[in-house]
Amino acid sequence: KLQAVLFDLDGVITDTAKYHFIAWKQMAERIGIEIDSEFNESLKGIERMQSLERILIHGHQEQKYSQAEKERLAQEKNEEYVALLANLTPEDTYPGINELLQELRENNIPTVIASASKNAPLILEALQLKSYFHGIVDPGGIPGKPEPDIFLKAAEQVGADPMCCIGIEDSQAGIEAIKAAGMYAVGIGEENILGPSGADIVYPSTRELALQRLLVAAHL
Ligand code: B16
Ligand code: MG
Repeated sequence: KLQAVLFDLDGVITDTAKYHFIAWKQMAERIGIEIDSEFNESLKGIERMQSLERILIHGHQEQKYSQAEKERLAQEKNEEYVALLANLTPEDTYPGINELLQELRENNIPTVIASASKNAPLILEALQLKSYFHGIVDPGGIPGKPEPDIFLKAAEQVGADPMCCIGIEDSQAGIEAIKAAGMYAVGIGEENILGPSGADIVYPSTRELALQRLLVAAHL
């Protein structure tokens, strides 16, 4: 029986994945590194400093900066990103998400945010969705995706057995994390990107998310 639904945030609840991309792209351009949307797939779900490391390796600049300079670069990206978040309103919640959250609430199924983002509380506040969630995992101090820790913590917060949880993700790293946690993985995006990472089912959009459909797919 389904015990909890664990939601990724960026790219599942709302389209903030696009703002991450814009902010990283601008920061990277300032230091002479080009990033395209294909490379960006490898950044999705990845924690801030790790994302920066990947960008520096991509641009063959991994030896160029001191730790302090890297922190400065990551901070600049975050300032840019947070500025873009100022535009967020409840209308930016992806289609189908409100309905699914409503259904889960009516059926007393706990929901937790399993995001790598330190900005998660700010975003949920802007979308006015905070009250729908039983918890938000603090990603600080635990291994990031694709390690299973964020999803395991999410299940633990509501006392759910990982085998009876569904995780919803838009990133390759996130799908891997859900599977490593022993959960049923729902991908939002392209089958040819998320399928190879281990998604049990992939929907092209959050519009397809409905409780009954998830229960049947996951055999829960
Ligand atoms: P922040 P998710 C992830 O969120 C994003 O996909 C990833 O692009 C970002 O670098 C990471 O959060 C950290 O975010 O810089 O805001 O702490 O997809 O796990 O909800
Ligand atoms: Mg995501």
